[in-house]
Amino acid sequence: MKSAADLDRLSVDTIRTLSIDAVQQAKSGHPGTPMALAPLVYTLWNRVMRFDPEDPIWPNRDRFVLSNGHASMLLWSVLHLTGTRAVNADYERLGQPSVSLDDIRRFRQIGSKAPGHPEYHWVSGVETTTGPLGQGVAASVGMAIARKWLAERYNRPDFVIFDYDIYAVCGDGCLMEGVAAEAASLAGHLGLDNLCWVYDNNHITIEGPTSLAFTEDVATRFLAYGWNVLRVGDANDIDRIEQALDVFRKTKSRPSLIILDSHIGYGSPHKQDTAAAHGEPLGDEEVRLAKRGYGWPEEARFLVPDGVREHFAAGVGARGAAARREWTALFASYRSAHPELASEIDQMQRRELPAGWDRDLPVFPADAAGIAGRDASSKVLNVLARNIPWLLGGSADLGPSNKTTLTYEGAGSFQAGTPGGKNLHFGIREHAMAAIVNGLSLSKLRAFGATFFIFSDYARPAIRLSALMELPAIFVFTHDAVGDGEDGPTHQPVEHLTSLRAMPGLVTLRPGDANEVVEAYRYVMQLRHQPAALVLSRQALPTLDRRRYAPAAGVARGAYVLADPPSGNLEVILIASGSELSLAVQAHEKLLAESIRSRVVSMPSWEIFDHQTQEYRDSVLPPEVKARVAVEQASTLGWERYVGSGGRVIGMTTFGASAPLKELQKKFGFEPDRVAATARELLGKR
Ligand SMILES: Cc1ncc(C[n+]2csc(CCOP(=O)(O)OP(=O)(O)O)c2C)c(N)n1
Ligand SMILES: [Mg+2]
Repeated sequence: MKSAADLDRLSVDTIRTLSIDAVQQAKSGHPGTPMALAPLVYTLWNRVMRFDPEDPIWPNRDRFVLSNGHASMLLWSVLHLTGTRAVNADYERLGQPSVSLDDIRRFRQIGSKAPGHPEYHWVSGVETTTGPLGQGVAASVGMAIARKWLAERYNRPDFVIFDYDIYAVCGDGCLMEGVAAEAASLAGHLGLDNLCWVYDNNHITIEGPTSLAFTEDVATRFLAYGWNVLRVGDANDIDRIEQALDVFRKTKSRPSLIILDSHIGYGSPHKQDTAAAHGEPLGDEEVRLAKRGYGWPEEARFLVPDGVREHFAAGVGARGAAARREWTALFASYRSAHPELASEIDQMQRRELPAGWDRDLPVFPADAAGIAGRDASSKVLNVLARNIPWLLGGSADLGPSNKTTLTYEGAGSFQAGTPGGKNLHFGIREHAMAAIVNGLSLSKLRAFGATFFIFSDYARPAIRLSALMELPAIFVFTHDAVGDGEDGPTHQPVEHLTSLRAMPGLVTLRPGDANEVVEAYRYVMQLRHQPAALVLSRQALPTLDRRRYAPAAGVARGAYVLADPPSGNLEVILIASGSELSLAVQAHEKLLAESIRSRVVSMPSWEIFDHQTQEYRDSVLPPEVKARVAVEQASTLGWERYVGSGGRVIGMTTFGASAPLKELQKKFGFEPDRVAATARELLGKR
């Protein structure tokens, strides 16, 4: 019979040796941190977390985020040893393991469920994709906000439906990154006591000791943020780790940071405590020595000793199953007592929309003076947020400019004392905002974050992860182009549309009038597995007369024919998005007056259009019509694919300038006459 202490030790060393062997086999990876943090991950999973390996998407499970994603073998080991089951994209529980021993043998190889870094959507049991340092901890703040919000909305006396905790493990790299600082500051402000970060304080990063570049007092910094800071001086002391986690769970009104002093490459006689243990295989001889040190069979590979799987089954397995059983029974009686709330939870979990989600969406009458994209957005967002209880979000301190504030009665502000509020105040923290939106989306809320389009750059790494994770996150970007006017080139986006369009999976939409804004939101809300960026104008745009021009519903196809000549063959096609749409319409009217047969194509979204059938795309852009002019207040890069080699692009090839909008339009050529002249030129009708 093995003692409990033996089994603890054996389990920890199994995580260590699986990690070592996988990296060695792959000839690539990061062995040192799993060797050091195996006791932490073991303690957290087997002694503390409420997680049922049979159902890794059970809504009230504790969340585990491995923010130092390079230590992914920790996660693959523990998902394997707990026997966590796979779930498919339809949220169905499959019988097979999430990560098999074979996957671990094939660590970092194509098709393996043990890839280089944790990937949500690829491996069941991964709560968020990590690897870009700082993203995991920042997203964990979104998860903690989501949990508070869910508890406030759905818990009732006798019905604690949501009370899970969020644990995130991070290293020096994560804590050096600005995004983590932004997120930690906000978490402290919000008093997120359901959030625990464990900091792997090993004093090592890739280039060597942290004394090279990171000598601040992390504990004092987090105390200043308003966190509770704990220290565990020995990463191998699982009882002390358990105690610290216990203190976290008893701590109210503050998030907790546990500083864990560890030794990277623990047990490797020549590499422990050195950067050499970080990111390369130990080497055969060093592997043998480390295993000898652990009292492990030196030649064994990928060994899971008898009793280890059973030990996890008796720990996290039994605790998680019991917790889920109790919750399921509780939820069944909740369903009887609060059927509407229960069905909201069901819908949310499946990323569905409630019935009537689009009722009362505005229809804007034709109006030459028009309305700004951001103002139309404000009206739409307020209707949607009322219809969809779990739609929430906010801005990075630009609510009054982005017009994203939810102003209806009862919308409320999310603060420590009012966790049911739907207006989030991210502060001037665009990067953390986007990561937090990811965390909210991962928690199945429908979340938006807003800022000026120019500052999408500050959020881009997290937007990229939302695309990679296939999350239906919503990014609202206003002040979309040089229309920003007097603020000048620092505030005028140029290359941003092109760069977002280059991001796989992200839907970018730049609607051309108020009704296109409505249709853009209608499209975005129905996305379940794709993020979207709404790029909206600051200035008023004419609301087109839809009795005269085609309905805005065409937005759902990415591009559509807005206006055609009354008769005859097409001569030229004008393509535009956003604020340039009405410009194209004016040019079109001028050309018609000269009997030039032009068509206007409104193209708010390349990505959506590119996914239409060839037949539809050819009907919008007939291949035989080669004379084409695209006009967009943005980098011209990429428009060739729609205008062809014979076409012209009126766009930006320089930065903007500080001046009133009218003058900028003149300076950069965004005027109907210029568009019409370009069309004439293409047709040889100068
Ligand atoms: C944003 C970002 N920058 C750089 C990297 C490359 N990188 C991966 S791990 C690492 C060092 C991390 O040091 P630490 O967090 O202390 O990890 P440890 O070696 O202690 O596990 C770096 C620079 C990255 N993954 N993400
Ligand atoms: Mg480190």
